Amino acid sequence: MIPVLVLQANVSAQVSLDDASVWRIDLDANDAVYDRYRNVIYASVSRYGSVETRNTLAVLDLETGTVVHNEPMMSEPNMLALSADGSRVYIGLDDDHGYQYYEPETGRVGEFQDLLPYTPSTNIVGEFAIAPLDPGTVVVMHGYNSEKACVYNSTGFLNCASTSNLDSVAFIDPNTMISRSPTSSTLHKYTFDGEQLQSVAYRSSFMFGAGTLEAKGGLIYSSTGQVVEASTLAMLGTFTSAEGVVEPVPELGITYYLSGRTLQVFDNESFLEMDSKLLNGSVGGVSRLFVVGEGQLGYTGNGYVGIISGIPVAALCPVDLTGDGVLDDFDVSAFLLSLESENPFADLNHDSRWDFFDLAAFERMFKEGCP
Ligand SMILES: [Ca+2]
Ligand SMILES: [Ca+2]
Ligand SMILES: [Ca+2]
Repeated sequence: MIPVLVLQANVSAQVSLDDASVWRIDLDANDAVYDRYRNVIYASVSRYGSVETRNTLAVLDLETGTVVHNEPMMSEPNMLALSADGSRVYIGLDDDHGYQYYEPETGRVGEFQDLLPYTPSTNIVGEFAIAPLDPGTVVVMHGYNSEKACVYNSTGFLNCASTSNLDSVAFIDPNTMISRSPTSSTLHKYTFDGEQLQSVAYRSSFMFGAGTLEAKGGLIYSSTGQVVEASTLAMLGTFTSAEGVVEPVPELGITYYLSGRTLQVFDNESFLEMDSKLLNGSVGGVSRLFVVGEGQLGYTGNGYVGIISGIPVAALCPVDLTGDGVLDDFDVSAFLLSLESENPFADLNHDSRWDFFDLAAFERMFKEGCP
């Protein structure tokens, strides 16, 4: 036991939040996500925002620290999600009971999609889970009413999974999704064939009060500190006294939690807290915590977007195209699809052609792995 404790003490000494600093931008934002390809943050601006920016998707350029674009949306943009290849931002529209998407590369806004067929007058997007290898297919957790996980693609509504009363949905890999039911504290696992979710396993009386789930590197993290192995649904452990919004950084073996003004960082092996810090300024109503490149996390609070700098966060690995902290065949598939669709970020040798030379460059980078 003693050598383990010594080792943990050493690790703790390396992970410190002493240098954490916060930059806050008032955007009247409901939600925000980071685009690692363009180094921008997309924020959904509430209808209560300023006359010029209300009901828009704001594009915040992190190079200049300014909003460079406001794309008009229908009413009350709220929940956001960005596809792994950076080609689509999905935007939940609460007053209009549906969603739209925005394509950063073309500036195109997709047709409005109603949350049918379930009582649209009370329905909103509770959460999006975009199919990891197909940005045109999205699972929408309907909030406030049926709380079902339903599949939509370019043709519109397809179907809903048989489970109901959900409070979070997330893809583990392109063929596997999980959800949670708060009333029975049940974790559900589904296979996904691109069109339909098939419930294949569940565990009940489990992950109490978990709230929003995050999936990274084959693990599921809850907002109350539990960590579950996705393949077996086995509980691996609980971060002691963790609470709030979560962001795992599996590359560094650590996980962050933000609640109120308190930022906590935990060791993924021992589940022990390594450090915590009371952040400057008011940090209220935090609804999402996310990686913003090396050394930075972003969050959304009451109407603003915050950037926490000077903390241990790994640079996003350029060949981890599914963004789950693991390099595997799915990243290769994601690259091949990006090459085929002439995604600007797949042109690795920057010659405006999408061909063998880019594939060779990708294979080289993939073999080198990530630091
Ligand atoms: Ca997060
Ligand atoms: Ca990956
Ligand atoms: Ca090329």
